[in-house]
Amino acid sequence: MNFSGTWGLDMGNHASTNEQHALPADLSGAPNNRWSVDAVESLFATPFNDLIFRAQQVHREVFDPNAVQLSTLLSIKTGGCPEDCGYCPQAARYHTGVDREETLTVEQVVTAAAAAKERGATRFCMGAAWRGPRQRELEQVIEMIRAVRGLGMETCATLGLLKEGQAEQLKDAGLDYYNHNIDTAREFYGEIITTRTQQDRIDTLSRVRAAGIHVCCGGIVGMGESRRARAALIAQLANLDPYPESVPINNLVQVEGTPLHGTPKIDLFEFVRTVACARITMPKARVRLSAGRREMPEAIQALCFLAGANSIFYGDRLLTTGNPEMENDQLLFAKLGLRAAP
Ligand code: SAM
Ligand code: DTB
Ligand code: SF4
Repeated sequence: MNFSGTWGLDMGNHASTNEQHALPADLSGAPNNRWSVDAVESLFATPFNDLIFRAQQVHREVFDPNAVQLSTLLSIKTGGCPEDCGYCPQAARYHTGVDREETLTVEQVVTAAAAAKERGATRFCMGAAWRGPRQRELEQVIEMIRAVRGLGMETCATLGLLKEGQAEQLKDAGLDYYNHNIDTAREFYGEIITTRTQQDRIDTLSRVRAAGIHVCCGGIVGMGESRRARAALIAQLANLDPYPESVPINNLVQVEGTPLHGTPKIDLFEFVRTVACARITMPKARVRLSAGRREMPEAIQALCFLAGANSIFYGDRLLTTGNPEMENDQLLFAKLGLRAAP
Protein backbone atom coordinates (compact mmCIF):
# COMPACT_ATOMS: atom_id res chain seq x y z
CA MET A 1 0.00 0.00 0.00
CA ASN A 2 1.25 3.49 -0.78
CA PHE A 3 0.82 5.94 2.08
CA SER A 4 2.79 8.76 0.47
CA GLY A 5 -0.29 10.95 0.03
CA THR A 6 -0.84 11.10 3.76
CA TRP A 7 2.66 12.15 4.76
CA GLY A 8 2.33 15.82 4.04
CA LEU A 9 3.78 15.53 0.54
CA ASP A 10 1.61 17.47 -1.83
CA MET A 11 0.31 14.79 -4.14
CA GLY A 12 -1.93 17.23 -5.93
CA ASN A 13 -5.14 15.58 -4.78
CA HIS A 14 -5.49 17.51 -1.56
CA ALA A 15 -4.11 20.67 -0.08
CA SER A 16 -3.94 22.03 3.41
CA THR A 17 -7.51 22.08 4.62
CA ASN A 18 -8.18 25.60 5.65
CA GLU A 19 -7.92 27.35 2.29
CA GLN A 20 -9.11 24.63 -0.01
CA HIS A 21 -12.27 23.70 1.84
CA ALA A 22 -13.37 27.03 3.26
CA LEU A 23 -16.80 26.75 4.86
CA PRO A 24 -19.70 28.46 3.17
CA ALA A 25 -20.24 31.74 5.04
CA ASP A 26 -23.92 30.94 5.48
CA LEU A 27 -24.41 27.66 7.33
CA SER A 28 -28.09 27.41 6.51
CA GLY A 29 -27.72 25.00 3.61
CA ALA A 30 -29.38 27.47 1.28
CA PRO A 31 -29.27 26.62 -2.45
CA ASN A 32 -26.54 29.15 -3.19
CA ASN A 33 -24.27 27.00 -1.05
CA ARG A 34 -24.72 23.79 -2.98
CA TRP A 35 -22.10 21.14 -2.54
CA SER A 36 -20.67 19.56 -5.67
CA VAL A 37 -19.74 15.89 -5.67
CA ASP A 38 -16.16 16.97 -6.44
CA ALA A 39 -16.08 19.23 -3.38
CA VAL A 40 -17.32 16.44 -1.12
CA GLU A 41 -14.93 13.97 -2.70
CA SER A 42 -12.03 16.29 -1.94
CA LEU A 43 -13.27 16.50 1.66
CA PHE A 44 -13.12 12.70 1.77
CA ALA A 45 -9.54 12.86 0.46
CA THR A 46 -8.40 15.25 3.19
CA PRO A 47 -5.82 13.81 5.61
CA PHE A 48 -7.76 12.12 8.39
CA ASN A 49 -6.57 14.39 11.19
CA ASP A 50 -7.40 17.54 9.23
CA LEU A 51 -10.82 16.20 8.29
CA ILE A 52 -11.73 15.28 11.86
CA PHE A 53 -10.41 18.59 13.19
CA ARG A 54 -12.50 20.51 10.71
CA ALA A 55 -15.60 18.45 11.44
CA GLN A 56 -15.10 19.05 15.15
CA GLN A 57 -14.75 22.79 14.56
CA VAL A 58 -18.01 22.90 12.61
CA HIS A 59 -19.65 20.73 15.24
CA ARG A 60 -18.67 23.05 18.10
CA GLU A 61 -20.02 26.11 16.31
CA VAL A 62 -23.52 24.67 16.49
CA PHE A 63 -23.71 21.94 19.14
CA ASP A 64 -22.62 21.00 22.60
CA PRO A 65 -19.90 18.48 21.61
CA ASN A 66 -20.62 16.18 24.56
CA ALA A 67 -24.38 15.81 24.22
CA VAL A 68 -25.74 12.93 22.16
CA GLN A 69 -29.41 12.57 21.30
CA LEU A 70 -30.95 9.15 21.98
CA SER A 71 -33.64 7.63 19.76
CA THR A 72 -35.17 4.23 20.40
CA LEU A 73 -36.48 2.18 17.49
CA LEU A 74 -39.39 -0.21 17.46
CA SER A 75 -40.52 -2.37 14.58
CA ILE A 76 -44.30 -1.94 14.65
CA LYS A 77 -44.78 -4.17 11.61
CA THR A 78 -42.08 -6.70 10.86
CA GLY A 79 -41.28 -8.63 7.67
CA GLY A 80 -43.13 -9.56 4.51
CA CYS A 81 -42.21 -6.38 2.66
CA PRO A 82 -42.90 -6.45 -1.11
CA GLU A 83 -39.84 -4.28 -1.99
CA ASP A 84 -36.48 -5.73 -3.08
CA CYS A 85 -33.97 -3.54 -1.20
CA GLY A 86 -30.79 -5.64 -1.43
CA TYR A 87 -29.71 -4.87 2.13
CA CYS A 88 -32.96 -5.59 3.92
CA PRO A 89 -33.80 -8.69 5.95
CA GLN A 90 -37.50 -7.75 5.88
CA ALA A 91 -38.03 -8.12 2.14
CA ALA A 92 -40.42 -11.06 1.66
CA ARG A 93 -38.47 -12.37 -1.33
CA TYR A 94 -35.26 -13.10 0.60
CA HIS A 95 -34.97 -16.04 2.98
CA THR A 96 -33.50 -14.39 6.02
CA GLY A 97 -35.42 -16.02 8.85
CA VAL A 98 -37.39 -12.79 9.48
CA ASP A 99 -41.04 -13.80 9.34
CA ARG A 100 -44.00 -11.64 8.51
CA GLU A 101 -45.75 -10.52 11.70
CA GLU A 102 -48.95 -8.66 12.49
CA THR A 103 -48.90 -4.96 13.27
CA LEU A 104 -48.35 -4.33 16.98
CA THR A 105 -51.23 -2.99 19.06
CA VAL A 106 -51.25 0.54 20.44
CA GLU A 107 -50.82 -0.96 23.93
CA GLN A 108 -47.68 -2.86 22.88
CA VAL A 109 -46.23 0.28 21.35
CA VAL A 110 -46.97 2.44 24.39
CA THR A 111 -45.41 -0.13 26.71
CA ALA A 112 -42.20 -0.12 24.63
CA ALA A 113 -42.14 3.67 24.40
CA ALA A 114 -42.62 4.10 28.14
CA ALA A 115 -39.75 1.68 28.79
CA ALA A 116 -37.52 3.60 26.34
CA LYS A 117 -38.39 6.88 28.05
CA GLU A 118 -37.61 5.36 31.41
CA ARG A 119 -34.15 4.41 30.09
CA GLY A 120 -33.47 7.94 28.86
CA ALA A 121 -34.55 8.00 25.20
CA THR A 122 -36.13 11.27 24.07
CA ARG A 123 -37.37 10.17 20.67
CA PHE A 124 -39.32 7.06 19.77
CA CYS A 125 -39.13 5.86 16.19
CA MET A 126 -41.70 3.44 14.78
CA GLY A 127 -40.72 1.46 11.70
CA ALA A 128 -42.90 -0.62 9.39
CA ALA A 129 -41.91 -3.05 6.63
CA TRP A 130 -44.23 -1.56 4.05
CA ARG A 131 -43.70 -0.13 0.59
CA GLY A 132 -46.05 2.50 1.96
CA PRO A 133 -49.03 2.54 4.34
CA ARG A 134 -52.61 1.83 3.26
CA GLN A 135 -55.18 4.21 4.74
CA ARG A 136 -56.29 1.73 7.40
CA GLU A 137 -52.66 1.13 8.36
CA LEU A 138 -51.95 4.84 8.49
CA GLU A 139 -54.85 5.26 10.90
CA GLN A 140 -53.38 2.61 13.21
CA VAL A 141 -50.03 4.42 13.19
CA ILE A 142 -51.78 7.71 13.89
CA GLU A 143 -53.21 6.22 17.07
CA MET A 144 -49.72 5.07 18.05
CA ILE A 145 -48.25 8.52 17.42
CA ARG A 146 -50.94 10.17 19.57
CA ALA A 147 -50.28 7.70 22.38
CA VAL A 148 -46.48 8.08 22.30
CA ARG A 149 -46.80 11.86 22.22
CA GLY A 150 -49.01 11.53 25.27
CA LEU A 151 -45.95 10.19 27.12
CA GLY A 152 -44.11 13.42 26.30
CA MET A 153 -41.69 11.88 23.82
CA GLU A 154 -40.73 13.10 20.39
CA THR A 155 -42.16 10.86 17.70
CA CYS A 156 -40.67 9.56 14.49
CA ALA A 157 -42.12 7.14 11.96
CA THR A 158 -40.66 5.33 8.98
CA LEU A 159 -43.42 3.76 6.93
CA GLY A 160 -42.14 3.89 3.35
CA LEU A 161 -43.55 5.92 0.46
CA LEU A 162 -46.37 8.32 1.27
CA LYS A 163 -49.22 9.20 -1.04
CA GLU A 164 -50.69 12.66 -1.46
CA GLY A 165 -52.38 13.76 1.78
CA GLN A 166 -50.84 11.12 4.06
CA ALA A 167 -48.07 13.37 5.39
CA GLU A 168 -50.68 15.94 6.43
CA GLN A 169 -52.55 13.29 8.41
CA LEU A 170 -49.33 12.34 10.19
CA LYS A 171 -48.63 15.99 10.93
CA ASP A 172 -52.13 16.42 12.38
CA ALA A 173 -51.47 13.46 14.66
CA GLY A 174 -48.43 15.34 15.99
CA LEU A 175 -45.63 13.43 14.24
CA ASP A 176 -42.33 15.27 14.80
CA TYR A 177 -40.03 13.42 12.36
CA TYR A 178 -40.42 11.20 9.32
CA ASN A 179 -37.48 8.93 8.46
CA HIS A 180 -37.09 8.18 4.79
CA ASN A 181 -33.58 7.48 3.54
CA ILE A 182 -32.31 8.07 0.02
CA ASP A 183 -29.95 5.23 0.93
CA THR A 184 -27.30 5.58 -1.77
CA ALA A 185 -26.17 7.76 -4.66
CA ARG A 186 -28.64 8.09 -7.53
CA GLU A 187 -26.14 6.45 -9.91
CA PHE A 188 -25.85 3.37 -7.68
CA TYR A 189 -29.50 3.12 -6.58
CA GLY A 190 -30.58 0.72 -9.34
CA GLU A 191 -27.91 -1.76 -8.27
CA ILE A 192 -29.52 -2.04 -4.83
CA ILE A 193 -33.26 -1.55 -5.34
CA THR A 194 -35.36 -2.08 -8.46
CA THR A 195 -38.93 -1.90 -7.14
CA ARG A 196 -38.81 1.91 -6.87
CA THR A 197 -36.61 4.78 -7.99
CA GLN A 198 -34.74 7.22 -5.84
CA GLN A 199 -37.04 9.91 -7.25
CA ASP A 200 -40.00 8.10 -5.60
CA ARG A 201 -38.20 8.61 -2.27
CA ILE A 202 -37.49 12.25 -3.03
CA ASP A 203 -41.17 12.83 -3.84
CA THR A 204 -42.13 11.46 -0.42
CA LEU A 205 -39.51 13.67 1.22
CA SER A 206 -41.09 16.70 -0.50
CA ARG A 207 -44.50 15.71 0.86
CA VAL A 208 -43.08 15.37 4.36
CA ARG A 209 -41.41 18.80 4.10
CA ALA A 210 -44.51 20.44 2.69
CA ALA A 211 -46.58 19.05 5.58
CA GLY A 212 -44.21 20.69 8.08
CA ILE A 213 -42.77 17.48 9.53
CA HIS A 214 -39.04 17.39 10.33
CA VAL A 215 -37.09 15.29 7.85
CA CYS A 216 -34.82 12.44 8.93
CA CYS A 217 -32.97 11.26 5.84
CA GLY A 218 -29.65 9.54 5.33
CA GLY A 219 -28.20 6.46 3.79
CA ILE A 220 -26.23 3.25 4.05
CA VAL A 221 -22.54 2.75 3.30
CA GLY A 222 -20.63 -0.50 3.02
CA MET A 223 -22.78 -1.76 0.15
CA GLY A 224 -19.84 -2.00 -2.26
CA GLU A 225 -20.23 1.60 -3.45
CA SER A 226 -17.22 3.66 -4.49
CA ARG A 227 -15.94 6.64 -2.53
CA ARG A 228 -17.29 8.82 -5.33
CA ALA A 229 -20.74 7.30 -4.70
CA ARG A 230 -20.43 8.05 -0.97
CA ALA A 231 -19.49 11.63 -1.83
CA ALA A 232 -22.48 11.82 -4.17
CA LEU A 233 -24.81 10.54 -1.41
CA ILE A 234 -23.53 13.18 1.04
CA ALA A 235 -23.73 15.94 -1.59
CA GLN A 236 -27.28 14.94 -2.44
CA LEU A 237 -28.33 15.04 1.21
CA ALA A 238 -26.59 18.36 1.77
CA ASN A 239 -28.26 19.85 -1.30
CA LEU A 240 -31.77 19.01 -0.21
CA ASP A 241 -33.32 22.40 0.35
CA PRO A 242 -33.30 22.66 3.27
CA TYR A 243 -31.08 19.77 4.25
CA PRO A 244 -32.55 17.20 6.71
CA GLU A 245 -32.75 17.99 10.42
CA SER A 246 -31.56 14.47 11.12
CA VAL A 247 -29.13 12.41 9.02
CA PRO A 248 -28.70 8.72 9.85
CA ILE A 249 -25.48 7.19 8.55
CA ASN A 250 -25.90 3.42 8.54
CA ASN A 251 -23.15 0.88 8.05
CA LEU A 252 -24.66 -2.10 6.26
CA VAL A 253 -25.66 -4.83 8.69
CA GLN A 254 -25.08 -7.92 6.63
CA VAL A 255 -27.87 -10.44 6.99
CA GLU A 256 -27.62 -13.93 5.53
CA GLY A 257 -30.12 -14.43 2.71
CA THR A 258 -30.00 -10.83 1.48
CA PRO A 259 -28.23 -10.15 -1.84
CA LEU A 260 -25.69 -7.89 -0.12
CA HIS A 261 -24.61 -10.54 2.36
CA GLY A 262 -20.90 -11.18 1.78
CA THR A 263 -20.14 -7.70 0.39
CA PRO A 264 -16.57 -6.68 1.33
CA LYS A 265 -16.81 -4.54 4.47
CA ILE A 266 -16.05 -0.85 4.35
CA ASP A 267 -12.84 0.26 6.07
CA LEU A 268 -14.05 1.81 9.33
CA PHE A 269 -11.91 4.93 8.89
CA GLU A 270 -13.82 5.48 5.67
CA PHE A 271 -17.02 5.19 7.71
CA VAL A 272 -15.70 7.85 10.11
CA ARG A 273 -14.82 10.03 7.13
CA THR A 274 -18.40 9.70 5.89
CA VAL A 275 -19.67 10.94 9.25
CA ALA A 276 -17.22 13.87 9.14
CA CYS A 277 -18.34 14.82 5.63
CA ALA A 278 -21.98 14.74 6.72
CA ARG A 279 -21.14 16.98 9.69
CA ILE A 280 -19.19 19.49 7.60
CA THR A 281 -21.76 19.73 4.82
CA MET A 282 -24.81 19.78 7.14
CA PRO A 283 -23.63 21.76 10.19
CA LYS A 284 -27.01 22.07 11.91
CA ALA A 285 -28.22 18.52 11.37
CA ARG A 286 -28.19 15.82 14.00
CA VAL A 287 -25.89 13.25 12.40
CA ARG A 288 -26.85 9.82 13.68
CA LEU A 289 -24.38 6.99 14.03
CA SER A 290 -27.01 4.41 13.10
CA ALA A 291 -27.03 0.75 12.08
CA GLY A 292 -23.81 -1.22 12.34
CA ARG A 293 -22.76 0.16 15.71
CA ARG A 294 -22.84 -3.23 17.42
CA GLU A 295 -20.20 -4.47 14.98
CA MET A 296 -18.02 -1.37 15.57
CA PRO A 297 -15.22 -1.18 18.15
CA GLU A 298 -15.83 1.47 20.81
CA ALA A 299 -12.74 3.38 19.63
CA ILE A 300 -14.32 3.78 16.19
CA GLN A 301 -17.58 4.93 17.75
CA ALA A 302 -15.56 7.49 19.75
CA LEU A 303 -13.99 8.71 16.47
CA CYS A 304 -17.48 9.04 15.00
CA PHE A 305 -18.51 11.28 17.93
CA LEU A 306 -15.32 13.29 17.40
CA ALA A 307 -16.22 13.52 13.69
CA GLY A 308 -19.54 15.10 14.61
CA ALA A 309 -22.02 12.28 15.15
CA ASN A 310 -24.38 13.45 17.89
CA SER A 311 -27.23 11.00 17.86
CA ILE A 312 -27.54 7.23 18.18
CA PHE A 313 -30.12 4.50 18.26
CA TYR A 314 -30.32 3.50 21.86
CA GLY A 315 -31.83 0.14 22.76
CA ASP A 316 -30.91 -3.50 22.44
CA ARG A 317 -32.55 -3.84 19.02
CA LEU A 318 -32.75 -1.86 15.81
CA LEU A 319 -35.69 -3.23 13.79
CA THR A 320 -34.80 -6.90 13.33
CA THR A 321 -31.07 -6.89 14.14
CA GLY A 322 -29.12 -6.18 17.29
CA ASN A 323 -27.75 -2.93 18.65
CA PRO A 324 -25.34 -2.50 21.60
CA GLU A 325 -26.85 -3.31 24.99
CA MET A 326 -28.08 -0.18 26.77
CA GLU A 327 -25.80 -0.90 29.72
CA ASN A 328 -22.78 -0.98 27.39
CA ASP A 329 -23.77 2.35 25.87
CA GLN A 330 -24.12 3.85 29.34
CA LEU A 331 -20.59 2.65 30.15
CA LEU A 332 -19.26 4.02 26.86
CA PHE A 333 -20.88 7.40 27.54
CA ALA A 334 -19.33 7.42 31.01
CA LYS A 335 -15.89 6.59 29.60
CA LEU A 336 -16.15 9.39 27.02
CA GLY A 337 -17.85 11.92 29.31
CA LEU A 338 -20.83 12.06 26.97
CA ARG A 339 -24.37 12.67 28.16
CA ALA A 340 -27.83 12.37 26.70
CA ALA A 341 -29.01 15.53 24.96
CA PRO A 342 -32.05 17.01 26.72
N1 SAM B 1 -39.94 0.24 4.83
C1 SAM B 1 -39.62 1.57 5.15
C2 SAM B 1 -38.58 2.16 4.22
O1 SAM B 1 -37.89 1.43 3.56
O2 SAM B 1 -38.48 3.39 4.22
C3 SAM B 1 -39.16 1.76 6.59
C4 SAM B 1 -38.26 0.74 7.22
S1 SAM B 1 -36.67 0.48 6.44
C5 SAM B 1 -36.09 -0.92 7.30
C6 SAM B 1 -35.72 1.88 7.02
C7 SAM B 1 -34.29 2.00 6.63
O3 SAM B 1 -33.52 1.03 7.30
C8 SAM B 1 -33.90 1.79 5.18
O4 SAM B 1 -34.14 2.91 4.39
C9 SAM B 1 -32.43 1.53 5.29
O5 SAM B 1 -31.71 2.74 5.19
C10 SAM B 1 -32.27 0.94 6.68
N2 SAM B 1 -31.83 -0.46 6.64
C11 SAM B 1 -32.57 -1.53 6.32
N3 SAM B 1 -31.85 -2.66 6.38
C12 SAM B 1 -30.60 -2.29 6.74
C13 SAM B 1 -29.39 -3.01 6.95
N4 SAM B 1 -29.32 -4.33 6.80
N5 SAM B 1 -28.29 -2.32 7.30
C14 SAM B 1 -28.35 -0.98 7.45
N6 SAM B 1 -29.46 -0.25 7.27
C15 SAM B 1 -30.57 -0.90 6.91
C1 DTB C 1 -32.25 4.25 9.71
O1 DTB C 1 -31.61 5.03 8.98
N1 DTB C 1 -31.77 3.15 10.26
C2 DTB C 1 -32.78 2.46 11.03
C3 DTB C 1 -33.97 3.45 10.96
N2 DTB C 1 -33.51 4.42 10.05
C4 DTB C 1 -35.31 2.96 10.68
C5 DTB C 1 -33.04 1.07 10.59
C6 DTB C 1 -31.82 0.18 10.60
C7 DTB C 1 -32.26 -1.19 10.27
C8 DTB C 1 -31.15 -2.19 10.38
C9 DTB C 1 -31.59 -3.56 10.02
C10 DTB C 1 -32.64 -4.14 10.92
O2 DTB C 1 -32.52 -4.08 12.16
O3 DTB C 1 -33.59 -4.72 10.40
FE1 SF4 D 1 -39.20 -2.97 2.71
FE2 SF4 D 1 -38.10 -0.82 3.85
FE3 SF4 D 1 -36.86 -3.24 3.92
FE4 SF4 D 1 -37.00 -1.91 1.64
S1 SF4 D 1 -35.94 -1.24 3.50
S2 SF4 D 1 -37.45 -4.11 1.93
S3 SF4 D 1 -39.00 -0.92 1.80
S4 SF4 D 1 -38.78 -2.70 4.89
